[in-house]
Amino acid sequence: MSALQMQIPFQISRLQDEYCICGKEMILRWNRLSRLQRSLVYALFLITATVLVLFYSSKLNAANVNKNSDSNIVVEPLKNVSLVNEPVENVVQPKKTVVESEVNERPVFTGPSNARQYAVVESFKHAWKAYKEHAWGHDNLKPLSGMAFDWFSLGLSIVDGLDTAYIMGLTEEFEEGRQWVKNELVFTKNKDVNFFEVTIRVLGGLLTNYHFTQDEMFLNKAKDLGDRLMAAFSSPSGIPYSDVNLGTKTAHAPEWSHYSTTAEVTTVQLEFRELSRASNDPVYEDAAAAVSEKIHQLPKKHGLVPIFINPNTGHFLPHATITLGARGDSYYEYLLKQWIQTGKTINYLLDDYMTAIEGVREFLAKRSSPNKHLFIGELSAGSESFNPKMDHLTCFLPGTLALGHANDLPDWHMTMAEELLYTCYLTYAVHPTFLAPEITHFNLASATNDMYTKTADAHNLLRPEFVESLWYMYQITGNTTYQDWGWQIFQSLEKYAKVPNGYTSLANVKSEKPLQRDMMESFFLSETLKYLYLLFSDDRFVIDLNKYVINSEAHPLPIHKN
Ligand code: DMJ
Repeated sequence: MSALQMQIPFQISRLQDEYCICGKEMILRWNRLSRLQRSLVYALFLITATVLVLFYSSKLNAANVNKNSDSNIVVEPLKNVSLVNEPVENVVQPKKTVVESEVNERPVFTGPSNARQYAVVESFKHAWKAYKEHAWGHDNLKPLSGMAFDWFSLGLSIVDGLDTAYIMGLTEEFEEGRQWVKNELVFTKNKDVNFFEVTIRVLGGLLTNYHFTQDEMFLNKAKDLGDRLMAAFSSPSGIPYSDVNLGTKTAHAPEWSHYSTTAEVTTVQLEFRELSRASNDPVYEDAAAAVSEKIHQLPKKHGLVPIFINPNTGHFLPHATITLGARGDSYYEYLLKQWIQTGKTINYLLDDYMTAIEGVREFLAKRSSPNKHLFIGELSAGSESFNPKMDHLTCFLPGTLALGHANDLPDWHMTMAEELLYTCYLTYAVHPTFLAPEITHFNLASATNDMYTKTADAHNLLRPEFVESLWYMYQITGNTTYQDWGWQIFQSLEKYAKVPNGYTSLANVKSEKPLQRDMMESFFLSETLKYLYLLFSDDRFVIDLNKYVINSEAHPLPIHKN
């Protein structure tokens, strides 16, 4: 054993002795302390321990909070505020943050979940079955005579109504429609069609069905149609001609005029952009976006546009009517929606929209007498004098204004939306049928009625604009009164428009026994029933406005990042 090895046990025992002595010494010292001194030591120990415990538990919580904010945002449920006993302007406006997202996951549609939704699905099935029996493959059904009606000969009711069937979970109807599109829908006929109508109804419908199902067949049809529709942009100015011959791929102005309609040439951009994004070919988007850019450059009346534009010169028809109704409406709608579709990255679209809505407030929004209901009138052709008439078509505006507000546009846009929506509601409520006419006239000075309907304007084509706006307002505010208003309208449609073979347009909403018009437009399947179904959903975000922009024919398209 070395000297060093011999030293180790000795050193250990010395250390032990020292610790022992030290421990004994400490106990002796502790015993010598007074009771007060010992209490102080105890207190100090307790305080130190508490501080340490608190410090470590707060660190643990912070770590958990960070983890939650990454993946699991808890959204407070929104309060349901009823409008029934309150003035419309007092409704609380809960704001939902708008998330810009490239949509990868697609919505799952699980079918109706309550009695009102089941009722709307039954209506769709009734209309579809009658169309299938009497007009399958033709554009529209004439539900009284049981005949078919062709406008473009593109099976409009199938292509337009197909995504409604999909959203309602009607697999059988969807599949038979899909088979027709796959096997029968061709664009080779030597026939003129309206560029805008075919874009919003057929191209829009095909793109939505492609997005929902990822079935390449829909995209291939959309590309074929898009290539043919491109002929419309062949004018000297690039402003589209109104008519396209899909078979010959040629385009021209309508027979009755050199002009195109402003709302028509500015309501194709969502669809052409989505076609480019889905097919990875920028050619469609470029042509359509150039139209918006060109119109952005033109002089306007505080953002408001005349309803006709010349595709040869690229200029508006001077002193044409200014309206948010027929031929003007969706110019304003697509400014906002294009801005949203492109992830809010194209500033001039927002600028033009904001200026236009200010122009609407300044020149077109007036109050009726005696009850001061807000309505949107027109500036007449030629004189530009104010005409207190409002098309049913204008009732799209409350929904668009609410959509803008949900995307952080000013509060007065929402106030205008609520007031205007109420006026639209009244255009239904004042008639014995509880259905609105095509056009309503307002009194600016009257002691009796705020609004009246001329017999020539008293027809109802089963249009969607009012229930469309109800759906936007319901999704954005959560206020179930909008559902109740929609239910009233739905019941009126059931009572007056439902016939053994589908649903029919009406000749006069002022009569308790209205004459029927023998036409079921494809937008009844595409828009009116779709919006009613979505409006009655318990989950108001089934089609989430943070992820989808809805085209002018109610076909949802995904929002992109740019
Ligand atoms: C639909 O075809 C579209 O909504 C279009 O933009 C305007 N009119 C009809 C429905 O009323």
